Amino acid sequence: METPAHPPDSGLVVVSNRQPYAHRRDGNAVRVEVPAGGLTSAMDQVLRSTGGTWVAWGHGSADREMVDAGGCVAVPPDQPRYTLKRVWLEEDLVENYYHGYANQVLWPLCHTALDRVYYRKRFWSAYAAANRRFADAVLDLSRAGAVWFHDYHLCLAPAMVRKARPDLRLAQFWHIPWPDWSVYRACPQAREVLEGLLGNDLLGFQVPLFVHNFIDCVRECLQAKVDYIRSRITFGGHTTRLEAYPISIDAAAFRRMAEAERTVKLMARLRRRWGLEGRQIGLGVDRLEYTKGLLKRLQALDLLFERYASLRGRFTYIQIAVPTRLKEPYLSYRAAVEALVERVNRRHGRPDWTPVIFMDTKVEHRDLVAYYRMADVGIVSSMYDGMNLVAKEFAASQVDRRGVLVLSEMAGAADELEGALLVNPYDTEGFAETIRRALRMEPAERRERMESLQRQVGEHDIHRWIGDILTDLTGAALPDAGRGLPLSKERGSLEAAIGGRPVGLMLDYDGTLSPIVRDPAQARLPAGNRALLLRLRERMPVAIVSGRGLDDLRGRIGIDGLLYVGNHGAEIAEGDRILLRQDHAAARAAMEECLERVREALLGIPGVIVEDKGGTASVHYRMVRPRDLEPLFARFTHVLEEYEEIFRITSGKKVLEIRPKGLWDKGRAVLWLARRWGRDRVPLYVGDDVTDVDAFRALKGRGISVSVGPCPDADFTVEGTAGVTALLRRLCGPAGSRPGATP
Ligand code: ADQ
Repeated sequence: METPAHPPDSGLVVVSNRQPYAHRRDGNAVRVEVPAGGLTSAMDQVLRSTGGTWVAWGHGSADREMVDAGGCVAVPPDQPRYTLKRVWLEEDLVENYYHGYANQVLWPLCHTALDRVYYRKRFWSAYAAANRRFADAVLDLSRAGAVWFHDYHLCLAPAMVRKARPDLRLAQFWHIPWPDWSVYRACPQAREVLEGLLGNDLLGFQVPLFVHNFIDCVRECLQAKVDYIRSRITFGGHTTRLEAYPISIDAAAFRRMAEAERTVKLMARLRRRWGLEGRQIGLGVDRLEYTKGLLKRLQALDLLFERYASLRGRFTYIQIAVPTRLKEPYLSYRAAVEALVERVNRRHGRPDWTPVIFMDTKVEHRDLVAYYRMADVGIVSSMYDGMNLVAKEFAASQVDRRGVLVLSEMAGAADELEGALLVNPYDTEGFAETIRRALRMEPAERRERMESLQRQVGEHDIHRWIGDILTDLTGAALPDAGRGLPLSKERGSLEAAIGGRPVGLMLDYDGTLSPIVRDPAQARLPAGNRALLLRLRERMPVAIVSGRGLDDLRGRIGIDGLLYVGNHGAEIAEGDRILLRQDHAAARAAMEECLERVREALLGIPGVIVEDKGGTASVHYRMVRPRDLEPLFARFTHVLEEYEEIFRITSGKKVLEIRPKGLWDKGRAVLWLARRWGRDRVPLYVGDDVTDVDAFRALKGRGISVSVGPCPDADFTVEGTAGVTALLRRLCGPAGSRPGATP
């Protein structure tokens, strides 16, 4: 097959320290090496399908021989689909940037292993220099559009790229945990690292806890505008959106490999080779890395065999550990693991049986699935872990559904994977007992738990993860590149959009007609806006659309002849006459009970306001201290988890909304109003909040949307409630103009 010199380029750029393919000299030949690890294979799949460029450090001994003058080579070597652009780093730069700052400062810091943090000044200067090289390599690319950085090696590159090319869309995924502030403040460059990362438009973490931790650190360290509920940080005039995207695996590929005939044969061979016939099998698969908790796992196994002598000879644990970062402290860690394996085997082993089989070797995935499939217990004992893909690989490969997953609650995967037996790896007693429980579990329970795990891993696989991030990345440049046009600058264009047609006006209340105040009970309609509404009412149909309850809303505005839409669209009235009220009686009892529990859970958090609006409810936290937000979210979520069948949670400006499932949102209400007003009238919606986005989206192609403050879903933008007043004045037309006339 002919190899295209320049694979098709989508403009997507992936940047990571590690490259997907390395070329190594082997005598006269050049070998292609594909490094182990979840990140590289996942991203390789992305670029194979989209085309584009991968920028990475060229560390292979034959890497320079294989590239063109620009450092580029087409990959995969056997079927080129995208370009790999290699960055060259001298040995001492690698030593100080990679082995130094990345692996001896950021890695242990983010895994809260503070006593392992070792810092030298030269680490930081090398880290900055290496990041500069990666940034320059991106800036060299003529076709770059969206850039996706990976991980903790590249904290500074995003801000460097943004400075030179503010037009590019930048995202970064942080594969490891983000620690809380009490740990992060130990970072000698706490501020610089955060500033570098805030060069991104989108910053992804594995789980919401890491998003919260990151926001906390920014709040403590930088003068930045922080929005917890929308997960946005504005720093230096640029806004970064933060999201949790739990990474996953190609579940179908693992299942297929596990089902293959060769796997069945390999399982039989392995059983014979290791004397596993008639014995239960435990399995661990890890990089030989201190954060994976191998010592804690071996201690738990030691205790298990000590306490339950009946397991001796009946249960064998296999540890597959691929050596990683062959330097200190890894060499000492490896020695400690090997010594402990030896001790357990000496204490409990017998001539015909070895309790722990230890393999310090890389096993290809197509062989690894045989171990995953035949294991009765898969053990993941991370001290702290971003996600842990082994847990997911084990579940996907368990095609007979006999195995039980024992999973550290410190791994991001524990947030997601329901069906695993969770352990605290520091609690050796509890850990040992959990392994025993797994070994004794009845087949029906094993099957049920494994089915649940497989469902989750199957539904949330790597393709979905990639799709989610790419979708958000391409729409990530939110506020400063906003498509909404400031009305003040584009005066003509609103009139052009209306095009002389009669208008039906819909206005949100809080933050649109009435300025946001700390206590929502104090939100008043300004006299100027009241006068304008009275005039507009004569010229066009006007609806006030709000999340507030209907009575509350009518009481605050008190103008006859307007339409009132309350509870986000669940109730619509014309004056006193109810036009539509969705039946929420069934959910009402549950709502009362739920709110009582929410109030109880939030006791002791000063400033929180729980508002019962009848059909829906709101929890306002505008007056809550930032440091109380995390417990607030945690307790709120804890209560609402039990009601997830009945209620759905949406968030607005410093407010969490509890809404019965199936109730209308503002989008549905707006479409209902538009239909009522007829095709000839152009619906015009003005709103400021996340819940208004439903209305903006509903009106796409059918009407006109105006956002108070930037929002990519709206057609136009106005500044603050003053901007709304100006807009209402324009809609009234010149003073004394004829009622009913088009503005
Ligand atoms: P890692 O710390 O590398 O990644 P992990 O998620 O456990 O951790 O992935 C390890 C990968 O290496 C798996 O695909 C596994 O199959 C493979 N592997 C492990 N031992 C092996 C062996 N002996 N032979 C062959 N392959 C082996 C970082 C974060 C994680 C996060 C990933 C992805 O630390 O928390 O899940 O990135 O974001």
